[in-house]
Amino acid sequence: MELAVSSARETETAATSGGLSPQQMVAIYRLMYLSRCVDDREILLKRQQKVFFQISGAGHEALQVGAALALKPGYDWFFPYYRDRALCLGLGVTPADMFLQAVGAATDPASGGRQMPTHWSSRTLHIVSTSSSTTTQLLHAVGCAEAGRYFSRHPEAAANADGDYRAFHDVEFHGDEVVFTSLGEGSTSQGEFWEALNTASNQKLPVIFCVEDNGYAISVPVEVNTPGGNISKLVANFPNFHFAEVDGTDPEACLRAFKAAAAHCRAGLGPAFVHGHVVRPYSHALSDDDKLYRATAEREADALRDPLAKMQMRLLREGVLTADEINALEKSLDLVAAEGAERALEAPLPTVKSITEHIYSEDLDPTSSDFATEQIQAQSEGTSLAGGGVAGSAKGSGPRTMADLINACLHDEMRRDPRIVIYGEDVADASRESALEEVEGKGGVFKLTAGLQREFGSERVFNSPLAEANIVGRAIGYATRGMKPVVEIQFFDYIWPAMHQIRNELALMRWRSNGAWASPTVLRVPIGGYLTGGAIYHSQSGESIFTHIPGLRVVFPSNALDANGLLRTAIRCDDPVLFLEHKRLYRETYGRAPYPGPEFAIPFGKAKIVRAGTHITLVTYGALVPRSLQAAERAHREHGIDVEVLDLRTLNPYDWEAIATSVRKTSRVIVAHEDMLSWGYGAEIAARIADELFDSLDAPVRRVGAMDTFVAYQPVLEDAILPQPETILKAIVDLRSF
Ligand SMILES: Cc1ncc(C[n+]2csc(CCOP(=O)(O)OP(=O)(O)O)c2C)c(N)n1
Ligand SMILES: [Mg+2]
Repeated sequence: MELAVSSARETETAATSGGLSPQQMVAIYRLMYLSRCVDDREILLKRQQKVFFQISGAGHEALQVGAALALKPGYDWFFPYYRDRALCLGLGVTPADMFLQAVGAATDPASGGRQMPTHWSSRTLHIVSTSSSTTTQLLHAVGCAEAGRYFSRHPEAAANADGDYRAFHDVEFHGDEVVFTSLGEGSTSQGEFWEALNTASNQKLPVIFCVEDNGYAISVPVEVNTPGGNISKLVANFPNFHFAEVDGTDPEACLRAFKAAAAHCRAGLGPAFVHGHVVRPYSHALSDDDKLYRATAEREADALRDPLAKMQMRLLREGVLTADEINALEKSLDLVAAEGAERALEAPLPTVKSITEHIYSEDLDPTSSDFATEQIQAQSEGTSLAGGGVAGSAKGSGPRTMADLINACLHDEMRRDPRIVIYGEDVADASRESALEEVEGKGGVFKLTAGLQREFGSERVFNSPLAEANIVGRAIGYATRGMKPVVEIQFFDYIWPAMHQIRNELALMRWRSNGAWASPTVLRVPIGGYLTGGAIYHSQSGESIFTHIPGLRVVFPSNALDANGLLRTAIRCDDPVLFLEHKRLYRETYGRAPYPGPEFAIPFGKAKIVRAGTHITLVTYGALVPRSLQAAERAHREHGIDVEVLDLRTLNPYDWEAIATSVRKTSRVIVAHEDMLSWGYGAEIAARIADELFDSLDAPVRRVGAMDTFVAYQPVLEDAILPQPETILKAIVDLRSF
């Protein structure tokens, strides 16, 4: 099999410009046939219930072989989709590997039995793990191309460094590599398709977008998804693109199209769009029957365009192979597939013990004492902040706000680590650089990124389009290449367009690829209410929605020093981190602190006792820390109740030991948060306390949270909706007398 692929590639490399040599034709047919016969064998296994899912690449083979032969595995980068069997065979994935995935073997190199078949992944070939979600991979491809360009302009950034995520992410780049990504025509309806084209076009990125147009998205015909029925017509006005629309059943036309596309990209002229018209002879998947929704005449017309049959006819017609030679070739390939399937059926299955492997990095533990540098606070005070903007004002020993110390941390870390890029909506000082000579700069709607573009330049700090999925999706692509994107979602209230990328991609990359790929990225997100007028769409909480995502770290500091130290850990760690910054706390008097120096870090999962007490434990975080402290002081003053207030600081992981130790001491506990009470973060903590600390409790576990509604604009309503110090005080007094 190895031979089949390499001979196809070698003959391709030696190709002359016009037409295909007989050798090339055979090599192409070999790959196309192999793809089809692996599909057929897998279908057989599915019918025998030996594999559990099947979706085929039938009808798409010619287009994909064209792409495979025009590009370089292990040099270029690939973000394919589930139909790309022939592409992956052409790149060097073996039929044996494919069957290992189909049976869900422990030795499945793409996912170790975690993903369905045809969810490709190979580090050596540069095939990045993709999900079942249609279109998400396009933004990863864009970020990957941006990272490649960045390294070619800043080769020094490729150097490894100990002590942070870089120790585990080697960088490869060449300067002219191309990023390939593909999707079906139905998937072009997703917003992320347009978001990806937007950035690739604007930045002239070397990405080849390949639309494999089989005319259907399951049962939905192309005209329902694409106004006018032809995606090429709709995208034709994007600047900087090379466009090609081809008969995707003709391998020669496809190869030519991809060669031209790759040449355009390698020359730095911009992205390419290859639209191939293919057929789908096997229905959508084995669970689908297209006779239910396609007319017979239409299916018969498609069958006449089957690329495999057409190529076979051509070999015969042009006298390249005789019928006997074709038979012999096909038989040998059938044998390759049969042997691959046979071996896969004997392969070891994954162990149940392995399930929890690779949810988080096993190399770099952000809870480790390596990140416990609180003691060196203030040692190097004021030594590193040469930048302007807010960072400039964070110099010196006076108390600084949370906004100041987050900005200071960003300055410090960007200086230390050239792989960091920062982008988001309005985060740059000014996109039009010439304006910087006369204006102060924007630097974020809350000014948290002020001065960063001015100090580090527009290649490292820049504005994104107004598109949240674009921000997170590209970050995943950047991280694929070993970079560290530290991106901003302007308001938590608008994180939802990125939710698909966060849950199905960012947090899953490591687990679904069985540890082969990872997305160590920081998402900084201003959150929360108490703003007086923030209303529904600038006051939301919702952290428990994200702590419910395995693979994602969630951090929620309550004061300037914690924000600085936890952000540093977030940036250096090797997992994706959602870093929640409470808007109300940005500039409060509460929790200000002197600048602690450029090495100050706080490990994740370590709560802080912000007020010691003996009668009641109050577990809280974020904006409820100062409110809980107020309530605790009044409880002491007015009722003689001594409350211990525990600031969790990080929500995933969280410090169960600290909670348990305190509850064992006080026997009474309240969990208080700003988010809505029902199904909130407190529900999990309360349930675990009831479960594991039942014997230590003298009273029921109490919770304090917002009313189960959104935050209204009118302050009278806002005050009633969100928990106030009085709400907490009442819970304390009630619980003490229980
Ligand atoms: C975001 C998302 N929505 C829905 C689905 C379910 N689904 C899987 S494939 C498919 C149709 C895709 O059609 P098209 O993009 O034309 O690709 P094709 O399968 O025809 O190659 C749908 C709706 C999905 N996987 N992801
Ligand atoms: Mg389709």
